[in-house]
This record gives sequence, structure tokens and C-alpha cells, in this order.
Amino acid sequence: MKATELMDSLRRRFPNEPEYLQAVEEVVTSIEDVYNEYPAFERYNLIERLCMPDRVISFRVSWTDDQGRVRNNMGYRVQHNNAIGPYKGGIRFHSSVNLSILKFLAFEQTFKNSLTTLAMGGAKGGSDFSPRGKSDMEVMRFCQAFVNELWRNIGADTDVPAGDIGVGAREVGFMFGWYKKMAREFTGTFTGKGISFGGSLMRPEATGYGNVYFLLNMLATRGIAIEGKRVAVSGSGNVALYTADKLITLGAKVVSMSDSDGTVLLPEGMTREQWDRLFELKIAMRGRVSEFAEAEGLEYLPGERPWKHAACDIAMPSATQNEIDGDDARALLAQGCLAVSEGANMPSTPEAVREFLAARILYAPGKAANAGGVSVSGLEMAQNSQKLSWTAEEVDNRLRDIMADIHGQCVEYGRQPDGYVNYVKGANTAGFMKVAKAMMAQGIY
Ligand code: NDP
Ligand code: 2IT
Repeated sequence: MKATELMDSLRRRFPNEPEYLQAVEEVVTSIEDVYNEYPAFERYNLIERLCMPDRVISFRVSWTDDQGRVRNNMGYRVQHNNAIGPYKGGIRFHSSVNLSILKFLAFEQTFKNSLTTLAMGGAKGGSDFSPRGKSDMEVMRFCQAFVNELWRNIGADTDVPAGDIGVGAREVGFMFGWYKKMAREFTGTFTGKGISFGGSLMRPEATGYGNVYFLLNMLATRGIAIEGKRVAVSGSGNVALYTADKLITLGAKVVSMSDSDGTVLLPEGMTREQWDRLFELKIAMRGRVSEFAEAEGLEYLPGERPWKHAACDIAMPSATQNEIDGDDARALLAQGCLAVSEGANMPSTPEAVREFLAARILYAPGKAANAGGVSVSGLEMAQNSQKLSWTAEEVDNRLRDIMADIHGQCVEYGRQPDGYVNYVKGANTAGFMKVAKAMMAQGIY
């Protein structure tokens, strides 16, 4: 395989899918040498098969708003690869959603899920519907119309959706309810469900907590303690909030949070009481970071991301893709940032990634660092098939073990001759090898 030739070919075939091409390019360039050590891979044209989704399902979703107007959105499910387990991955509802974004997310999910040590293939779905500003009833009607199209293509052993941006407990509940009605069965076809109907304890916390556990593993390789470290967090949704929660518990200082409208700065570090109020505002009231800043008398920067403004030792981007560009990365490095651990999927542009690797900081790509969310989804699937629920402590212990295992795989496959651990190479190679071997064993299909 020549990564440049493969990329040229994919660029010709999918010219309007920049996020998809970006995610694929990062993986194929970092695994090129390992791939070429196995000539059989090339004989089976394995890499091209692995880069292209098994199947893309797309459909129109028509629903009625509270004024009685008929509204139309696009819905998608990208089933990328099921070599090692049923398709698995979140659903994203956001106005920016398009096929390129969902293809990149499904591709990344395949490698991430492989790293978790659990039996899950990769998928992603979503819609350009935005729940922001919609009533609960509008969201419910949309979710029902979405699942009405999708339900025949998913199932507990086929494809198991979960949450992502714009899809939390409320949306999963509505989708699960309609799925159950259509399929006439009560199975674990969605994860992130409510606790009373098959959800796992710790699933809401899992991505943020898991990212902090991964960070602790990275810091330990350099003998660095988390206590007192200033951490810039972006976003203020599920991942960002639980990242901040765990950081506060561990004595770190959370110095920023954000949403798509702007950033709040907390130079002294967020207090537990402030976290409680922000959580209430975001989750119960669906409020904005600007309201939090105003209520707390904190500095608010409209239209800004944290990276150039929040003095920090560690960055944990937890909002969306490409939210750290080359300039942001250089600003972080200039102020001595020593670690970046990604809660979001592909939050750093390729230029930013190059800056982090060249500076030899601890840099964890999302597919390793944020794998805690889908890992606990995998544990939810296991509990559902056993028809049992584990305690929060048991799930949390398993999550810690999984994150340590993923860290170990990254170190094993990513350690460079000079001792530096390239977590990008490590995660991509470890994730790839497991899927590749399974695909080889299963023939061409
Ligand atoms: P939420 O919807 O709960 O929160 C998303 C947050 O990111 C909000 O603060 C939102 O602000 C902000 N945001 C979203 N889109 C943009 C944008 N285009 N520009 C700026 N800010 C934006 O989603 P999650 O917390 O679940 O997801 C955050 C990230 O973590 C995503 O990249 C997701 O793929 C990833 N992830 C999530 C997992 C999970 O279990 N939920 C698991 C692994 C990764 P606003 O309210 O203004 O839109
Ligand atoms: O990006 C992700 O890993 C998620 N949104 C979670 C997917 C899942 O199936 O729990």
C-alpha cells in the first residue's frame, strides 16, 4: 500500500467529503509501514475495504412542529465495519451533520471500538436536525420519525446506536421507545438508556471520566501528578461536564468551559458548587455558557474558543471536530501545555496534531482517550444480554481497567526508538491490527 496513492484515489471518488478524507489520511499514513509488513493484506486489498463503509443508509425524516408545519431533515446511518462485532456507535443531531462527518465518525469508531477489547464493530448515524430550541414534543416526534425509517436496519446483534452531540438520555429514551414499539421486542438495541429500562450505571459519566483516566495513565509515564494542574476544557455537554467533574474531584483546576457561542474563563479553577450550578443549567434548563458566566461574574469571551485565552497545563477538547487549529496548538504550546487528551472526536486539525507530535508532548487522540463512552456502552450491552445490572463501582472499575489497557496498547504499538510514545500511531496500529486479522479470516464479502 502506498498511502499517497490510496488517498489520491479516495479524493477523486469522494471529493466533497473533507472530514472523511482527513480521518482516513491520518490512519493510513500512520499504519503504512506496519501494513506493508503483511503482504497478504495487500493481496486482499484490505486497506481499501477497511476505509470504505460496508453500507450507508440515508433517508428523509418528515415531522410536524408545534405550529403544525411539516419539517424535513435528512437521516443517515453509516455501518462502517462489523468484522469484530455488531455495528456500534452514536447518533448525532446537529445542524452541521452531513455524510462526510458521519463517515469520518464511523471510520474512527471502528478503530476506537477495536481498542476497547470488547466485541463491537463501527458505525455512526445522525441527522441535520438540531434539538436546540425545540420543545420536548418536537424532539419526540422527530426521534420517532427518525427511528421509523431506521429500525429495520438496527438490532441488539446487528447495530446498536447510542448518543453523541445533541443526543442524550432524552433522545435515546424517545428512540428506544419507538424502536421497541416497531420491533415488538425489548432488547438492548440502544445504549445510554435510562437506568430503569436497561441503561448502565456510569454510562453518562463514562466518556469524561474515561478521558481523565487515560490522561492519568499518560501523566504517570512522566511522573506528573494531576493535582493543581490547570486544565482547559472546551464544550459544556455530556463529555465536557463529566471531564470537569472528575478533574475537580482529583484536585485539578478547570480553567475554561465553552459552547458554540463562546468561552467562560475560570482562572482560579471551577469549584464543586460552580460545577453543580453549571450542570443544572446545562442539563435541566438547556441553558448557555454565557448565562453561567453572567450569574457567576466570570469573564466570557463571545465567539472564542478556550485555547488562546485560558492559561493551562493540559487541554481536553470536548466539543467537536477541528476545534483546535494550528494557531491554537502553537498558542497552547507557547504557554507550556504538556498534555492534550481528546474527549471530542478529531478535535485537532492535522496541522495541530503535527505541532503536538513535533513538540513531543503527551498527545492522546480521541479514538483512544474518549473510548470510555463506547466501552461502557459495550458493558451495557453485556448487562442487557445477561439481564443483570452491575453496580456503579463495578462498571467504574472495569472502565478504569479498559482505559489502562488502551493506554498499554498505545504504548506497545506507538513507542518510538527515542522512547517517545506516539499515541496516534499506537492507537491506529493497535486498532487496525485486530480488525485486519478478523477481516482476513472472514474472506472477501
Ligand atoms: P453534547 O451535545 O452533550 O455537547 C456538545 C458540546 O459541544 C456543547 O457544549 C456544544 O455547544 C459544543 N459544540 C457542538 N458542536 C459545536 C460546534 N460545531 N462548534 C462549537 N461547539 C460545538 O455532546 P457530547 O458531549 O456527547 O459530545 C462532545 C464530543 O465528544 C463530540 O465530538 C462527540 O463526538 C464526542 N464523544 C462523545 C461521546 C459520548 O459518549 N457522548 C463518546 C465519545 C466521544 P452548543 O450547545 O452551543 O451546541
Ligand atoms: O463517539 C463515540 O464513541 C460515541 N458517541 C459513543 C458511542 C456509543 O456507542 O456509546
